[in-house]
Amino acid sequence: MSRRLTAALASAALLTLSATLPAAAQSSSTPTRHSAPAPKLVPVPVSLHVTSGTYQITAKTKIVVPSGTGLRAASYLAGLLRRSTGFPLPIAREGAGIVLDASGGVGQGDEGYRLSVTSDGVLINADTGEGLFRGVQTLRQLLPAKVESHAKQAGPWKVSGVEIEDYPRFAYRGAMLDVARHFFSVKQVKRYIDLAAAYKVNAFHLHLSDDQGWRIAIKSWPRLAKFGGRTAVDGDPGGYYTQADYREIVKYAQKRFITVIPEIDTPSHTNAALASYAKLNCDGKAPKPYTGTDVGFSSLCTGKDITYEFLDDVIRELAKLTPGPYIHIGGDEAHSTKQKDYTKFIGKVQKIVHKYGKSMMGWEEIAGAKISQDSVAAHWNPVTGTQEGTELARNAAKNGVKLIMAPADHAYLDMKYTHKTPLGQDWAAIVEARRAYDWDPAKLITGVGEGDVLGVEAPIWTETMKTLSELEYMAYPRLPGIAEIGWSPASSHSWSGYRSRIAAQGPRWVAGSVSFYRSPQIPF
Ligand code: TNX
Repeated sequence: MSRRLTAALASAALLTLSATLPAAAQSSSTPTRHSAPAPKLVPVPVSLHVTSGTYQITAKTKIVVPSGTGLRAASYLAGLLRRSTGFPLPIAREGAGIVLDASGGVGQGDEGYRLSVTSDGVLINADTGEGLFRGVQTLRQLLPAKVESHAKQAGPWKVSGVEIEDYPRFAYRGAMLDVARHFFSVKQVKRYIDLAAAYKVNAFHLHLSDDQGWRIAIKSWPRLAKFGGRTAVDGDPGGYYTQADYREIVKYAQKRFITVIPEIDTPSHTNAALASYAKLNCDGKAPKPYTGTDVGFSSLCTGKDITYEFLDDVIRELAKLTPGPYIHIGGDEAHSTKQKDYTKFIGKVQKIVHKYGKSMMGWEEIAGAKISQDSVAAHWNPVTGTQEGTELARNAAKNGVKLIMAPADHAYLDMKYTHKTPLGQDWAAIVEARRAYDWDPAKLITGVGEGDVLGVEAPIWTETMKTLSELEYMAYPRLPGIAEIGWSPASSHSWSGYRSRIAAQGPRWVAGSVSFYRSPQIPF
């Protein structure tokens, strides 16, 4: 098991304890040390005190990083602030200004940080560069909304006094993007990642293959991308990432302390692969490419050796491109694979994932097979629907397998907001902003508690979405709600508090040209 994964799990356990500490200022009614209103932050921090004094960023302000560890966070902050303020904001080793100090002493895990603003400056303390980066995202929301603008704006750039201590409830806060049903370019993917980073999302799961398209070049099986990548839903144009493109995405995410998790969906959702190579089919005949939206009709030939040679090659190449600890093997909706074949198949694939030094992630159906405790299962079946969904998750927990909570009836960003939403689907539920936010990952399923949950994920399936602005419309405001559930203490959960804080994000999205949905449930 990778050291990073062990650390993630250990910090999940640690944070479970810390999350019972009282949370401050989740709503503006919380008493503060000063009478000024509390800044409206998403996710709400563990503790927040308003203090006197105001700091102003000017043309002379420096970003100070006493050690190299802070450089990634500093250059991100400089990039953001230079764009809207037009100030030079040099990064210096010493002096006053905006100080990003990773020399430690915070003791709240890799992502924990302390942030204080006085009239003399801004100080962010953390134990790691990652902690500083999360703190920078908070600082961003303390600045006027126009800081999100991509063009130079007039100041003043004031930050009012505050003392914040913060760390996440769960180690994993993910966003998933389906680039298989419709393809999205590297540039569009980067923008999706960047918007999510503002809400302290730390995992980006790319759904790279499905019946309708294969989106990553695999050198040992070139037809997967060249032929299998041509199609998309409704006959729309396909596309695929070269390995260089993919590395660029990984690097971009790394700069934001976001781990990319590649998914190759198996054994079902594989028509694009089966159409690319006849020899992968049990009858040796390649099916036609598929551009509809049915699920569960395709299956790899689980009894053939070539299937595992194929997966060995794909997983080897993917593992090489993946600095993170996980390879996602799908495993969902294998309606055309017999249960006993499915169980055997998952066991074999897990072995391949281990062979290349990674841990297996999969949809919750994988918990129906014998899987080891370093594997992670994602709960997605709506609790209101089939028994099967909750049983699989409970089973995973019983066997010591950690869960990611992504229940379709709360966390799926492709569910319609209302019956009238022009995009999306409604098979799991109609998911308005409140429904996306108002649930607790550790209370959803009997037998799945805080310690069983690695974190949360908000998937966006793209059968009905083709453009970046359509993605943004479905993801905002719901994605920040899921991110807050994953980050903020359970004791801070309050729809009325959240509602007013998320409303304050509206002007930020306007400034950053995010095509969000103006939910009538939120006073935008
Ligand atoms: C179910 S949930 C799927 C996807 C679809 C999605 C549409 C899951 C693991 N599989 O294949 O795109 O519903 O909402």
